[in-house]
Parts: sequence; C-alpha cells; structure tokens
Amino acid sequence: MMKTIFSGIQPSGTLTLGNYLGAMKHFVELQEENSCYFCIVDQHAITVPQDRLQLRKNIRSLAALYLAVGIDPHKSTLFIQSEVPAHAQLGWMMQCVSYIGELERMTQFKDKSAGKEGVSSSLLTYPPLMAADILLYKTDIVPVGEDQKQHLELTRNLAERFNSKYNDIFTIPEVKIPRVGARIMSLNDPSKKMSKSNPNQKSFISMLDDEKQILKKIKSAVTDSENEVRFDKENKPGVANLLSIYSLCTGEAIESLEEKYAGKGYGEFKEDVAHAVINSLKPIQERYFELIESEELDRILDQGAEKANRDAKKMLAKAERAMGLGRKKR
Ligand code: ATP
Ligand code: LTN
Repeated sequence: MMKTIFSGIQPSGTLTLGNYLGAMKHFVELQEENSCYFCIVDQHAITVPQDRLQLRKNIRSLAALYLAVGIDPHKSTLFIQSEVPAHAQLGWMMQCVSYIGELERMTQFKDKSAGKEGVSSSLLTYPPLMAADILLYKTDIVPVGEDQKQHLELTRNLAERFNSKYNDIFTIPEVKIPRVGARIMSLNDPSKKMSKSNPNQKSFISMLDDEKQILKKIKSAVTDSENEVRFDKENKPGVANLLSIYSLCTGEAIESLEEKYAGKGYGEFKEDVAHAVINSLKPIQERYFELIESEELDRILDQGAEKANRDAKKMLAKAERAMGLGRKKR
C-alpha cells in the first residue's frame, strides 16, 4: 500500500558518504511506491552558528544533491523548510506540549552542547521542530540513520500526547533504519559517527570529493595492526566500517568480501574500497555539476514549496483548531 514518507537533511556542510549511505540512497528506492516529501531543513541548521553566504550555498548544493542521487520531482516533493512557514508555526505548538526534561535527555543535545558556552536555546527545542516537520504531512514512515532514532521516539510521544490531550489528528510515524550503513563511522576515529560538521576533513568523505581525495582519505583511514580483513565491529571497528562502505557501494555481501580478501593485507583492500566509493559517487557528481547553476533547480524548489505549503496548511489549521488558537472559522 502507498505510504507517506518524510525525511530531512540539514544544509550544514557538504554531505558525507555517511549521509548518502545511511539516508539519501534509501530515499531513492522509497519514492517508487510511496508519496514522498524530502526537505532541506535550513531552520534546523541555524541551531548552531552558520555563515549566511555559506548557508545559502549549502542549501542549493543539498537540493542539487537530492536530485543528483535520483530524487525525481515528478514522484517526490523536494522543498526548503523555511519556505513553508507552517513548520515553524507547528514547531512552536509542539514545543508547548514538550517537557524540558525530555528534551534535555536527547543525546544530540548533550553532544552538541557539552562543554560549550553560549548554547542556543534552539539546540534544546530542535526535536519539537523536527516533530512538526514530520507530523504536518501525515507521515507514516521516516527513513533516517541510527542517530535519529531517539528523536523519532520523542516525535511519536509528542504526537500521542497531543492526540490524547487535544484531538486525535496526528498520524503516529514509524522510523525506518537501514540494516547496514545506518551508522557510517568517522575515518580517523571509528568510535565516532561520520559527520559533515566535523572540522577535520580527514574524518569524512564528502559526496563531492574527487578521486585523489577519496583515495588519500581511505588509505589513511584508521584501522588496526592485525592486517586481517574481517568484520568485527567490536574489535576491528575501522575495518568493519570500510567493509560496510565497500559492501554498500558495490552490493557485494560482507561475507563474500571477507573471503575475497582472506590472506591479503590492508593495502589492496583499501585501494579497492576507494575505487568502489569513487565509482558510486562519480555519476552523482556529474549530474550535480549540471544542476547546480541551472534554472531547473529553482523551478523544482518553487514547485516543491508550493505543494508542501498546500498540504502543510491543512494540518496546521487542524492543529490550531484543536488547541483553540485564533478565532473560530465561520
Ligand atoms: P551534522 O554533522 O551537521 O549534525 P550530520 O552529518 O549528522 O549533520 P544530518 O543532516 O544531521 O547529518 O543527517 C541527515 C541524515 O543522514 C539523517 O537521516 C542521519 O541519520 C543520516 N546520517 C548522518 N550521519 C550518518 C552516518 N555517519 N551514517 C549513517 N547515516 C548518517
Ligand atoms: N534531525 C535530523 C534532520 C531532520 C529530520 C527531520 C529528519 C530534521 N527534521 C524530519 C527526518 C525527519 C538530523 O539532524 N539528521
């Protein structure tokens, strides 16, 4: 049966291989049989400081990447969060049903605020805005990487709380996390997830890195001193990460890769991982450079915003009615 899918990515830097393998790649498969909304969540990105010109660039770049990986505007709605004001409006209302305590328990909040001065209050109230993103479209399924699981659980709780307190208007969404690739790890520290806002360039592969950069980064990826290609997340997290990447880029099963590299060292293995990554990113990059300056891109985003506004307004009106905001419509 046709389901409604929603997911968002922050324009907080150039997308990494982690964003691609953990999220974007799956969006393309999902759009074939479902009604999909894919959002560039720029209002989430400003929860930490952003340079305005760089943010503008990142928004456009993310839109072009969505299309370059295969998001088809005839099948999916692609839009920018700040161009659909209902997100911020419902976000405020969802803040009013969330408790400070449950927001303080979010690991992303703890990670991003730990040891920092001048932490914005929006970093704390980010999950109710994310809940609003999802709930506006009667979303059934939210495809995301592992790190977003906790936010999805909170979204479900907030939706249920709203439904029982006010009126039963929200669909309770389910999370969808890929079996392999849900948590691609940083190349220089395989105990941390690969993240686009990590200042260390060597920690991630950007979806726009060229062949040379990819080769260099994979070759210098942290592994271990054993020199044995084996999938063991606990004891060999670096090698396990490279095996996952290799398998996701080629479609070859991890077990068969283990066999293939039995008795061979890391040198040859890393070289092949790099080429697998290069081959899967190359067609995406070619399409990206065709799109980035095009008027087609603006047209698609305009149409996306129009459709999203139309749909989101209806749910916003229902939520306002349920809470008693404004005047009764005659
Ligand atoms: P930031 O570093 O700015 O917090 P991020 O790189 O974590 O950003 P997001 O925009 O927050 O990326 O996430 C976009 C999508 O990519 C989400 O579904 C998220 O779960 C997924 N994702 C992010 N990092 C990884 C990763 N290392 N492995 C798998 N999926 C990931
Ligand atoms: N919080 C997510 C980005 C995000 C999102 C969403 C994902 C914002 N709104 C709605 C799925 C659905 C992140 O940091 N990756």
